[in-house]
Amino acid sequence: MQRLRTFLDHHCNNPALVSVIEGLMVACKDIAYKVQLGSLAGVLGSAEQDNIQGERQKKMDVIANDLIKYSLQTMQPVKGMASEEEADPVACNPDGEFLVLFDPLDGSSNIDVNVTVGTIFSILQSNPGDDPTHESTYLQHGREQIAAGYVLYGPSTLLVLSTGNGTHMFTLDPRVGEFYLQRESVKIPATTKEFAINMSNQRFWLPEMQKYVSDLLRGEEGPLGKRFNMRWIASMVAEIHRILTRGGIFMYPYDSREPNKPGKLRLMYEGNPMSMLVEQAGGKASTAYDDIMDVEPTSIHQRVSVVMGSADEVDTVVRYHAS
Ligand code: P6P
Repeated sequence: MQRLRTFLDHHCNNPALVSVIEGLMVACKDIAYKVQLGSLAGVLGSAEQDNIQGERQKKMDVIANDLIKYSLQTMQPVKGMASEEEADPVACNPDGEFLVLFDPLDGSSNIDVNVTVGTIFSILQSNPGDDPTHESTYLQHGREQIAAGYVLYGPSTLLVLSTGNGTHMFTLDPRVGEFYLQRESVKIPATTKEFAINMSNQRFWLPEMQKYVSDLLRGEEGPLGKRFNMRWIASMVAEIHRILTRGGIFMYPYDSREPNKPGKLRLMYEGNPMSMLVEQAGGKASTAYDDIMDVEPTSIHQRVSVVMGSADEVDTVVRYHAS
């Protein structure tokens, strides 16, 4: 079995980037350990405070954020970081070259009911003279990412990573603390019979999304001509992992509950990194109108509408929204 470091040395001719990815994994292995211990480590329950998003934080949100933040601040190549859990970007090392954006614990509403959660990260190149404490430094299009990945804290702890040459999966062996290559260059099937969306929001969607999902539910009798299955885990990182593993389409579209926001999910540290992984695996990632990685970034915590997964199914959703 190939260790992560061996794989990266062959696939990523950027030793500084390799060191940042390995440093991130040190923090994620600690997160995995604490998530596995759960109540025994006293990490469950609410932190009794809200984050910049106005969301009530779980204790593990804060713990995961601090573990990653402290790890990044010890890495010479990291110039700055931006976190879902931090209002503003944080400077790390002035002579660093990378910017790391992350959601420390995606799906954390599941942590108290023992359902899969994960860490999502996006790595950008900073330019000399960029101010790592200023938001504009991080506002780069998704296609400028030099690496993206997530660590899934489920029955197994997995790393799914792309540095621009395919999407690859690694499994953590907790006995030795090493990630081993599980699948190289994964490919998402172009077609699917499985969709993921929170159906309770149906009345708030645009008519075009209501029509598409209605046609999904009509199965063989409808215009899509086949029966679909549905999944909803309320943990994007788990949904996207399922899609990378067996295909499917994940949607968190615009809804009228917050009419001034394009969607619930965040562009810079959820939409963009997941879009890179999906596109590198042959899938597509759209707002239902445009590729997510072409969306103009205007703020670190900006939201985005998300439709991603099997390429032909994403094309169908875009077609419904073009008509
Ligand atoms: P809802 C988790 O809070 C998250 O950001 C994503 O991981 C997940 O897909 C979505 O929100 C779930 O949202 O509205 O179904 O609880």
